[in-house]
Amino acid sequence: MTSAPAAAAPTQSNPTQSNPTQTTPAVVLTIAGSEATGGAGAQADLKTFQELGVFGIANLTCIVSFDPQDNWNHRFVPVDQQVIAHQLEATTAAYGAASGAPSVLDTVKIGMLGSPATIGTVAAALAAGTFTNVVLDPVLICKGQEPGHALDTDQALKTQILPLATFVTPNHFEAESLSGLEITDLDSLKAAAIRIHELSGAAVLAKGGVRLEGPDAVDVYYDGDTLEVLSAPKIGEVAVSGAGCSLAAAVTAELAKGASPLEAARTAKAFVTAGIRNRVASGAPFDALWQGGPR
Ligand code: PXL
Repeated sequence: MTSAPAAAAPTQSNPTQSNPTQTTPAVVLTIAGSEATGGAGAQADLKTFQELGVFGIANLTCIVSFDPQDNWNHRFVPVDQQVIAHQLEATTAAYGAASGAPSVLDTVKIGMLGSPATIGTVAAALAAGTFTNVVLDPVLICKGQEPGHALDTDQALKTQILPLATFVTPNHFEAESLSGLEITDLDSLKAAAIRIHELSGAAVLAKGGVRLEGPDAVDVYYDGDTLEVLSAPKIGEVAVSGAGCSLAAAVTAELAKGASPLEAARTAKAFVTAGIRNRVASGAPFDALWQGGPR
């Protein structure tokens, strides 16, 4: 008769078990779309998380494939609502407040949602969750999306997700849309940041980027108390793919590690500036930010 192999003695070290002397990384979630060429979206978020030393999780909302036959417009396919809900359920069960995991997931980044239905699904999960930090990159329009559809999405984002955000990172266009103000210079960018804070209660990092004239890429941080202008010399005059996603993802990682919102904004700006300096050129008409640049 063959006996079953003896169970490992309790003293025996198990290489698959975590090392108790190692610090457990903070766990962060991005709820975002896939951008197939790897420049933007969930791919940029995960690369940023890894570089900044947090354990990244991506729950996908949609798949975007640029169309090289049609001016690189976005071909957008939503993920089925049930599948989005299942991803959120699995993630929350594994790392949420009731999971018993050593690092509780309390920090989430929201990227491209892309449809009113997805916004409803994600808003319900956020409302049911116990997230301390909700970083919203308010991706309002996707190049090539049907305008009527995009308007519905913008409206749903403003009414259902913006009020749940604790930190929001609008670009020039998104800041105009969220604030209702025209942004032509630093003063109007500041006014928009203040307005978006009043509307949402969130810390705001409004990005002028390459859209405002002048030698510097200027962003405005405002949290109700502190207004700070974050400035770095422009690197070229063309926006780089993944800059917005990586900025919000870097804010997310830093908040999860315990940084204040202002510290997180400063670190994220420096991270993105280095990533743009080390960008990756492709056959597409835009370069991609390289998160590994600072290494
Ligand atoms: O950079 C905005 C953005 C966010 N998320 C996805 C994208 C893009 C832009 O291409 O495709 C999935």
